[in-house]
Amino acid sequence: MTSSAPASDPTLGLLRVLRDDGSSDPATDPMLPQAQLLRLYREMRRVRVLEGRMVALQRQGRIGFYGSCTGQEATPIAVAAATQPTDWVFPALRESSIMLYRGFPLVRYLAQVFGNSLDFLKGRQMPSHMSSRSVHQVSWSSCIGPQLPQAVGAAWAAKLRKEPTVTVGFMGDGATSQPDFHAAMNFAAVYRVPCVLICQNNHWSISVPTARQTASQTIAVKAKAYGMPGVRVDGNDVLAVYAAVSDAVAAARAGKGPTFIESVTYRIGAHSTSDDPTRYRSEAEVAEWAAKDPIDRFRRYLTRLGLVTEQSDQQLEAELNDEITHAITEVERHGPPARETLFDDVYAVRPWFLEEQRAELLAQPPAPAPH
Ligand SMILES: Cc1ncc(C[n+]2csc(CCOP(=O)(O)OP(=O)(O)O)c2C)c(N)n1
Repeated sequence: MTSSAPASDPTLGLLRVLRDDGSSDPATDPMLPQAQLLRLYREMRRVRVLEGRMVALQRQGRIGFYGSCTGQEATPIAVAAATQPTDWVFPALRESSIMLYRGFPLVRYLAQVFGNSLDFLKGRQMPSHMSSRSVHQVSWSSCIGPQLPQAVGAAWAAKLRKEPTVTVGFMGDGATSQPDFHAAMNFAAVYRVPCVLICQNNHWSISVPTARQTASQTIAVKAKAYGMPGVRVDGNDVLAVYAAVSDAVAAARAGKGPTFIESVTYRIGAHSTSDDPTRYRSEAEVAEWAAKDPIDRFRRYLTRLGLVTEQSDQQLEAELNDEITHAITEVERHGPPARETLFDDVYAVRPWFLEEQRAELLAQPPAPAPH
């Protein structure tokens, strides 16, 4: 990430807005209003604080699992800002925060992690697999890749129905080795669907580095083979991601078909709470990327504009911690989903044999509460 000027081939260059000294490149700056800049900053900070707390809760045994996006906050938050709330999002593991940006209640969001009775998904999904129709975000399936043909299929449906909806499908760099990636890219381009496919290249697929994933010069360049535009963007630069995604969304909505975006970033934390990255990557590599932290870079820019001060920043952190503490306290007041909810949502009309099993279950005394 040395040059701020996009190369003439957007799949090989690196689109940047924020410069290392905290200024912006006037040639690429989307010139967002101050209120929106501050919103982007707040939302990125909220994700960072929230996920730090979640990892701590997992270590304390209060939740079972968490997959954080530390170091990658710029992409989901920029996408949330650059799309309409009615555009459908098909996330991978690290983009659930788009739901929060779109107004999904924090308490319900955290309830999914606890899988308790406040969880709209009734505790049936693994933690960090949030979704809600109310904010147009589907769940990812944990298998790597299937959300991509789903995103393309939903975009095709929107096109056939002449709806103005755009869909956004996310993947990690590892997902580009999956057959579903190729099926999605090919179909999207052939049918010119209103879809934006975004690869967060965070350099690792658990312990497999990107160099072992692809022999292509970049990930973005793959777009060319399928016949669609590709853009390689600095994924630690929230304004650059915003600019690239806004253009792609506008093109999709105008009937110009899909775009493939590679967002170059780094996973600072572990793959998930089940992972120990010290076993496969060096501290020096992590330190090098920590120096390019997307929140620090954006803060330098906002400080230069006079929109953030040390004092306002401390106040923001305190506010976010308070908001999250209140939400965790509220969620932890609730127990597991009622056991009979097991039988809900399976059939439109519950068949006799499930009625029988449900009655049998309810005739038993409830299981003792876990310690
Ligand atoms: C089909 C399939 N193969 C393997 C796995 C195991 N697995 C879970 S996450 C992951 C790595 C995903 O890497 P990437 O797509 O780069 O996304 P990242 O986690 O880095 O964001 C793998 C291999 C899986 N869940 N599904």
